[in-house]
Amino acid sequence: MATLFIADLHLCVEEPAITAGFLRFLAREAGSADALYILGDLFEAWIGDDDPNPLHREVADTLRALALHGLPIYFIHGNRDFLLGGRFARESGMHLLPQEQVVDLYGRRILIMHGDTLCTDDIGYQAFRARVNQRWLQKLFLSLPLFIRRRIAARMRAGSKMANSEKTQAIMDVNQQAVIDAMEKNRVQWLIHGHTHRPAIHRLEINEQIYQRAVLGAWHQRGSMIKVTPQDIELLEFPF
Ligand code: LP5
Ligand code: MN
Repeated sequence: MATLFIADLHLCVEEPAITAGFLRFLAREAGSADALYILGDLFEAWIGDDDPNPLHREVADTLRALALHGLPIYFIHGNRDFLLGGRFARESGMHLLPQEQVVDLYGRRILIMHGDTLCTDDIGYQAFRARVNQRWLQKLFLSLPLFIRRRIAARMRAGSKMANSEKTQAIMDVNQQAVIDAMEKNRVQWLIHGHTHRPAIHRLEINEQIYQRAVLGAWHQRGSMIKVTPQDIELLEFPF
């Protein structure tokens, strides 16, 4: 019995080794799991479900085959693929979840999310997020021809890289108070998220309460997953 969590794969045609590692992970690990949760940034940049990128077809077909075999697959949006919509979710057999969700696994309540909302010290990012989260702007963006959407996304990625190079590591990490607030609000002692690319399991003790936060790693050179079993919550790395 095991439930698997992954995030931050940033799949794209330019990085075929990561895609191959993901497909291998699905075949070897996910097939026998109780459920798979993808906590955002599965793709490098999502510009609409109508993007005819063949990588998306391959991923959708593989996920769908697993879903048809009985594996429940859940998806929470990341800051790169927040536009992933109902059409692609249907095509890949994934259930879309809200940005924060509490799951009950083997008697343990666990809060799950992408993790970007916890980075409240990153004022520039939070302003950017608020802007691109506006429904009307997203609709407008999605109505543009694909080549223009591609160009805007590339511009945003370049802008993001430049902005990040000027930010400190501390600013781009989670804010400790935001973590506690989210866990208290949801009455959980466990939180699983990605986004920061700093894989670790943190243990915090506040007012005799234990809070544990498991952070997924990004799939750069190897895969990263969190495995929840009735006994344990483990952070695991594995080669592609
Ligand atoms: O993604 P990552 O790890 O590099 O950095 C993130 C934050 N950056 C982002 C931006 C995304 O990378 C862009 C994704 C494009 C998605 C597809 C297009 C959809 C368009 C929809 C329009 C409605 O999320 C980064 C954080 C970092 O995580 C750590 O938390 O710091 O935040 C920023 O870099 C934000 C900057 O501070 C300010 C924004 C710069 C963007 C410039 C935009 C220029 C656009 C011009 C378009 C005409
Ligand atoms: Mn992210």
